[in-house]
Amino acid sequence: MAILVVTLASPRTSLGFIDRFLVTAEAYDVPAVLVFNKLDLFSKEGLEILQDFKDIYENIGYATYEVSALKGINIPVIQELITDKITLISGHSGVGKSSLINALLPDRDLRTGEVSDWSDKGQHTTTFAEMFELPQGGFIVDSPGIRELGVIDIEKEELGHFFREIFKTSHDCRFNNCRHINEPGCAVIEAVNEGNIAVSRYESYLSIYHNNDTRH
Ligand SMILES: Nc1nc2c(ncn2[C@@H]2O[C@H](COP(=O)(O)OP(=O)(O)O)[C@@H](O)[C@H]2O)c(=O)[nH]1
Ligand SMILES: [Mg+2]
Ligand SMILES: [Zn+2]
Repeated sequence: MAILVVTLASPRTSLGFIDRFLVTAEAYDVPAVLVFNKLDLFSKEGLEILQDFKDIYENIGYATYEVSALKGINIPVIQELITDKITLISGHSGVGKSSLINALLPDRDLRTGEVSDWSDKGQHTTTFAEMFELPQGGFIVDSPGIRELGVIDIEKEELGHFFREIFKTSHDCRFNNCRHINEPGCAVIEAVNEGNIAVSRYESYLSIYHNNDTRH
C-alpha cells in the first residue's frame, strides 16, 4: 500500500501532484490512500477545502483520512489500516511523513524536520528510505520527500486506464480509441461538463497526456 501524506499548507500539496501519484500507483497496481496531515492547523476555510479534496477522491473510490501526527489525532485508524501490510509513506518534504511514523511507532524516534532548541546542528531530514517492522504485524517505509513527480512508462493511449473514473466512463465514448480530448461523442468530456468528473482530475489527465513525461 502507498500512503500519500498531503498537507494543504506549509507545504501545499497540489491536486496535480496527488493525481500524478495516484496514476503511478494505479499503473503499478499498488493500493493508494490519502492521509491529510496537520489537522490541528486547519482553519475553518481550510476544513472546507479539505472537504472538497476528500469529496473529489472519495467519489472515485479512494479512501481518505485526516490526522494530526503531532497531536495524535486519528492515529489509531491509521494504525489499523497498516496492520499486516507493507506500506510506503510518501509525500512532499515537510508534510510530516517522519512525524506520522513516529506517532505510529512510539518506540522509535525518527528524525523530523524540526530544529531542536538544544542543538544547533540544523535540520535533520530523511535522505533515504527506511523500513520499520510494526509490533502489530506489517512494515512501514519512510521515504525522502518527493519534490516533483513525473509519470513515466505509461503509453498515452493507456493513460485513461489509470484515472479510475475516466476509465469507467470511457466505455460510453463513441470511439473505442477515444483520447477524450476533442472527439465527438466523448462521454468523458460530457461527464466533465455535467460535473460528474472533477475538472481538476480532467485537467491532470490533459496535463500528463500533453507532457513529455509520457512516452509517445
Ligand atoms: N502542526 C503540526 N505540525 C506537524 C504535524 N506533523 C508534522 N509536523 C511538523 O512538520 C515538520 C515536518 O515534519 P517531518 O515529519 O519532518 O516531515 P517529512 O519531511 O515529511 O518527514 C516538523 O516541524 C513537524 O513537527 C502535525 O500534525 N501538525
Ligand atoms: Mg522525513
Ligand atoms: Zn472519450
